[in-house]
Amino acid sequence: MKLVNIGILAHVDAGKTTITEQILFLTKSARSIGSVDSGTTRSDFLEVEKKRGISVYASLLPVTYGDTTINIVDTPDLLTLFRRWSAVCLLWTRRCW
Ligand SMILES: Nc1nc2c(ncn2[C@@H]2O[C@H](COP(=O)(O)OP(=O)(O)OP(=O)(O)O)[C@@H](O)[C@H]2O)c(=O)[nH]1
Ligand SMILES: [Mg+2]
Repeated sequence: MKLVNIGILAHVDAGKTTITEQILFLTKSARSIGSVDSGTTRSDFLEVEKKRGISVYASLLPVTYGDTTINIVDTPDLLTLFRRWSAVCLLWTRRCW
């Protein structure tokens, strides 16, 4: 069995969560396509995410396609991701770029 890790990264509201739902459906890992606008996606399951229609945290969604397991990581917008990475980096190393 093969393992592939895919991170979906783009700016805010680019459609990352929407395309993640399409991948889940097309690989038959989900029976229906969730919608950001109706708060029914697998990625945005927190109340704040459903209410605001934005991803706050990264979500890991494993799908199986043939003999390949694909780990999809649906990320929040790049600025949030960068801010969070900078905070973690600062805490761990006490310095960052
Ligand atoms: N017209 C159109 N709207 C889209 C498309 N993809 C996503 N949207 C809409 O764009 C908005 C944002 O979509 P998301 O999938 O939440 O985008 P995102 O990149 O995950 O957003 P964040 O996680 O908040 O950064 C929603 O209202 C979607 O319905 C598309 O291909 N066409
Ligand atoms: Mg999103």
